[in-house]
Amino acid sequence: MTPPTARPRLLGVVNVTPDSFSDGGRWTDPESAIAHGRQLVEDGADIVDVGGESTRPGATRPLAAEELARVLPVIEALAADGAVVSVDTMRADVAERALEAGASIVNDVSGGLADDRMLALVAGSEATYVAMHWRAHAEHMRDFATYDPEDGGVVSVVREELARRVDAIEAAGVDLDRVVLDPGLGFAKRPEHDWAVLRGLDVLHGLGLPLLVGGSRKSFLGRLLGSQAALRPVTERDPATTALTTWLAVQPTPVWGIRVHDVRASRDALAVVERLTAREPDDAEETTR
Ligand code: PMM
Repeated sequence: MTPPTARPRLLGVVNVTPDSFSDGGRWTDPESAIAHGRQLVEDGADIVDVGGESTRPGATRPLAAEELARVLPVIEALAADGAVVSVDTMRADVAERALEAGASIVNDVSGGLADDRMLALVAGSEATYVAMHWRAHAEHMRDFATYDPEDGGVVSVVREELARRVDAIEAAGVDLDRVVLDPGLGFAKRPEHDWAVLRGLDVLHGLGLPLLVGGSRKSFLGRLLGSQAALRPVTERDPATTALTTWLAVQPTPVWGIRVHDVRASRDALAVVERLTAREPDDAEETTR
């Protein structure tokens, strides 16, 4: 197997929310969120992804003012440290203020569908724009997890729907050089859809843009590892997440970024992959004795 040459970036997650499925409530006050972001950088995050809205299935949306109050102090502090910060938001107003506060990436899980001002805002900025595959807000997204086999199944449909977003993004005047696509694992998708999307990354890469993948601690891992009766708890999905990082780094489709909660474990996994796939002659002749 020939792995891609460039190492994927690691995005470390800081959810400044009371209710995110993976770590909700742990970093709700600015001090603990900032400390957590700093720890992620120390652990090897290339980018810190700061979000103030939970997208867990069934979650209700915070007010924009509430979302802003959650993310801005954290973005300001981490950007002042020199960290590369992305803001995980679907709102143009929040994205705008976050960019002013020092973020350089807008991670929009709705790919511009949730706020019709978002693409114009991004066009007028220099930010990198992550556009994720999305169909509906968290409150309703379970109702949209259907993909018709007659349309080619989930991989073809996600590709088609992302292609339409790329057209809209380009039409809004955003230079595609700074656009990253994300298949949106767990968003209007059932576990079998998530696995199919991962197996079909090459099809999505065919759209010609870099890919970000966010599978960390998600339900498809909980389902894989759980019993008939119950998913593996969210807090016990990190080893599987690290296995996914390892697989993403060795499978042949280039991946621009991987969004994870446990950055240290994924960083270690990437170090092992890098060591084993380095082009230069290795130390086979070195001896440890
Ligand atoms: N998943 C979540 C939130 N933001 N952003 C991108 N680009 N891709 C994702 O898969 C993604 C995201 C939900 O997970 P969390 O509650 O653990 O943050």
